Amino acid sequence: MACGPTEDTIAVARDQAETSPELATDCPGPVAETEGVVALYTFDQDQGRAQVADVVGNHNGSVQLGLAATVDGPDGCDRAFSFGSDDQYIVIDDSPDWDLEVGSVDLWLWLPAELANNIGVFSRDLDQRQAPGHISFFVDIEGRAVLRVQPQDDELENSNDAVACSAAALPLEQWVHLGINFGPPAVELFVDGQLATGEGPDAIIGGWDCGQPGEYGIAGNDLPWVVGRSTFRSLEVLGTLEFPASGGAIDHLRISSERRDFSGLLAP
Ligand SMILES: [Ca+2]
Ligand SMILES: [Ca+2]
Repeated sequence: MACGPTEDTIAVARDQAETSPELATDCPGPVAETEGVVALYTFDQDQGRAQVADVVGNHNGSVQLGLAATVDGPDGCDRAFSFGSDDQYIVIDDSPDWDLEVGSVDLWLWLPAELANNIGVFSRDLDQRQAPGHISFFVDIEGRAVLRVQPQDDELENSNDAVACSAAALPLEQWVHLGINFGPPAVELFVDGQLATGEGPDAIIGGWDCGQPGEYGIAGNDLPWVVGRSTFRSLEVLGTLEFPASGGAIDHLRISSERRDFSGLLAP
């Protein structure tokens, strides 16, 4: 008897690999665009699974602290990933595909009625900048979205990081669309189709301010993504995982190799 997959299972795997991704969706916004998509997590088929599926690039993510739990996403977006009562989070391994000098990340986010702490939406980061392209995206305890992208720099101070923030707190208990562009000409954050123009201190940590300009991409490091935690103060890869996204949910997480026009997007 031969061990391993039978001919049938090999054939099935091959068929699945060759099937073009089913991106047809009523999920509103530029999420329907397929050009330049490196990874897309719809979470529609992930309930009860140990992995969340990248329906475009097969960069599946490993669910931590339990199995994937899904909830209703925005209208038209089917299911969404719940960070759950157990604070589940997702780890997506490093890949050469993440070496993006220019690109975008966009997603739908649901915040709970109260924020007990800052929330780590996603992070590909360490507590230094000896490699370029660290990126972390938070919601601070005041409810403001905070995006930071870092250049390669051995200095300890963060005054040359790119930091984009929402000027106001994000709405709670409703879906909000967040669009991030990185690389030249500028790191940008859009909240429900509006360019975020927050200035001054945020609640994450001292040492950087909202509104610091920069045009950094995310190429040049070998870090995994973490969704639902922050690794920005971790001394080693996945060593320190902060800011659980307790009570929140995420949908249609998409990583692209091109910048996108998120302006004018209306929430469902
Ligand atoms: Ca979905
Ligand atoms: Ca860093």
